[in-house]
Amino acid sequence: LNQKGCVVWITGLSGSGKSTLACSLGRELHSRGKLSYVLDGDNLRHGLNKNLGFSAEDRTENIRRVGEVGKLFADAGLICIASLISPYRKDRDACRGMLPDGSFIEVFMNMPLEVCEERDVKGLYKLARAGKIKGFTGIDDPYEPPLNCEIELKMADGICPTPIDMAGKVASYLGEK
Ligand code: GGZ
Repeated sequence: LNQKGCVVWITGLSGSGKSTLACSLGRELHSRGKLSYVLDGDNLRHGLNKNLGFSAEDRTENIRRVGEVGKLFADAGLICIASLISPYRKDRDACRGMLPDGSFIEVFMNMPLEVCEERDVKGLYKLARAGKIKGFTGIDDPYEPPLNCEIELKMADGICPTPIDMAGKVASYLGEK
């Protein structure tokens, strides 16, 4: 295997495009001959993390478990792509602390709340605004943006970068390291 394991940790609001980027990045890495595996928060909540909800404690446990699994993947030599809202800085920092220096690459999907809410793919923002979902990230639960992430992805001139562009940027970063 001509690669070193690591964890690419994608953080951002619901609807910011984390899962789409994760999937695109997996494909881009595959085309570059690199082995990766995606751990997606929403998917894991149907299996490994099915006993967890969205309280602060449960989110912390959710992130911790995925951090530990990511570490196992990285130990095995894979590029683990984790995409979770992971709203609390201390939880993301704890995952970073599980890995050797340079092996945790934090990618911040810095999309404005208005854009995510406008997309509202699953209608969850609407429900949160109506008070039918309590503790929704960005509405009535906090999102703490990274202070020192490796990669920040954001809009330019009011336009969102395409998943392919974003995946290319992350893959090139990994290639250089
Ligand atoms: C945030 C919620 C909530 C609340 C349900 N807050 O965009 P989605 O729908 O498909 O993905 C979101 C997913 C978030 O799971 P994570 O494991 O990434 O969250 S965390 O890192 O905070 O533990 C969203 C849906 O679950 N969802 N209720 N209250 N997102």
